[in-house]
Amino acid sequence: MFKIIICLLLITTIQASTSSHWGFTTKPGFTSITRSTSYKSMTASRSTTTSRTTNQIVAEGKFVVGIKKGAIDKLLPMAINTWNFTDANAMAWRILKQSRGGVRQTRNAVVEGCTKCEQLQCDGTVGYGGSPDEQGETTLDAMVMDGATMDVGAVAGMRLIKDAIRVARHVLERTAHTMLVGDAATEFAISMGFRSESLVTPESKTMYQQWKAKDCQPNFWRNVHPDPKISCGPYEPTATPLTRWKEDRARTEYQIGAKHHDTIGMIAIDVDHHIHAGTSTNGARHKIHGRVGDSPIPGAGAYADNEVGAAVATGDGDVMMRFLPTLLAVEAMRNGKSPAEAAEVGIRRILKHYKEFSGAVIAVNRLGQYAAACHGMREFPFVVSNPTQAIHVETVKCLPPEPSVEVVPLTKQT
Ligand code: SD4
Repeated sequence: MFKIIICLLLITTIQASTSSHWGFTTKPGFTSITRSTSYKSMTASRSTTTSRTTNQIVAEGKFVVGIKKGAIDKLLPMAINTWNFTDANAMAWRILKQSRGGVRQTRNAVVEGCTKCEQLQCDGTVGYGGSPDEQGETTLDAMVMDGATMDVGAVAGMRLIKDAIRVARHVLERTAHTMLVGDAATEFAISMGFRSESLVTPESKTMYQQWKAKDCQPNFWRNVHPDPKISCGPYEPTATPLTRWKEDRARTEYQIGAKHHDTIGMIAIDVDHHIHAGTSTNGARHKIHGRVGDSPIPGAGAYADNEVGAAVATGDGDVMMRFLPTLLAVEAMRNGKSPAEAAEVGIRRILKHYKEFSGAVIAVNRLGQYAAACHGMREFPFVVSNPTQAIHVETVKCLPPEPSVEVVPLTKQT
């Protein structure tokens, strides 16, 4: 009898300590919020996952995680964005704090946060006057996605209009389309009241002239002549007979990192878990005229779903858009992965095929827990604001370079 009482006491103690430490119960139909220690950016999520169970969260997936209402309040509202674009984050944060709740508030935060970067020409890779293309012109890509309705507005390769993400918002709110491109996007913007003006600046003009003077190096051409590795265009397809065709798959080194920051990708979530995600970029420097990157493509540059969370990406868009890494990240969270694991899913899928790839993915679940993963740089900074930290720059170390696999050619069996 005495032994039985001791056993019962022990079981009760273990249960109590487990629930206070982890605070979760499992149930089909809900997303798990798992704990990760491999990323500095998981600090916030650690503090919530150790809370006691009270509140049910999220939608599809495998588990429900109980988190104190108070703990959630510390994570939402939140605004997070790529790179150390702090002014953009401050703008979004100011808007989010103005009033509690409301779908339009997160939309305003993302659109005006990214607009701030366009106006400041963040690192020369957002907004006018950056990344001149092969004709010396700056063209803009931008997108905004509403995680409640799954509506998207985007513009791609848009010329002569500075306010890319605001125009994208007009596409979302005033049309039934998802994306407008090129000169037609410009015409649409003008019809919506935006001013048309040159996006060329003295700096972008100099950049363009210097590139021309260096025989247009680097550029994005291959399998053309004259040899694009030593000459400017115009180019023609190489006229190699099919039997002697040897495809050149070399990629132009994509400049990204400390001195070549890229796209702003931003996510805003309010206290009612309304989510918007958005991007704005002038793309890749010396891109071929007409090139569009990943940023305006839903699932590539950004994705949001109120049921789960959101993700944004930055990096070599020509490669990234082949894998829809932000959709992959959101779907990974839907299936129970933590934000850290989900961000890594997006990056690793690309690495399977492009070992030199450089880029980053930020993933946030609907509770405001966040993480980032990156490759091809030493580290990747991003900015977060939530009730516990405003305009806080964090840095995540990137995944180590993939070991190059020695390919042993198949030989005839002897
Ligand atoms: C693009 N992804 O157009 C954009 C550029 C950028 O981070 O993010 N770079 O390829």
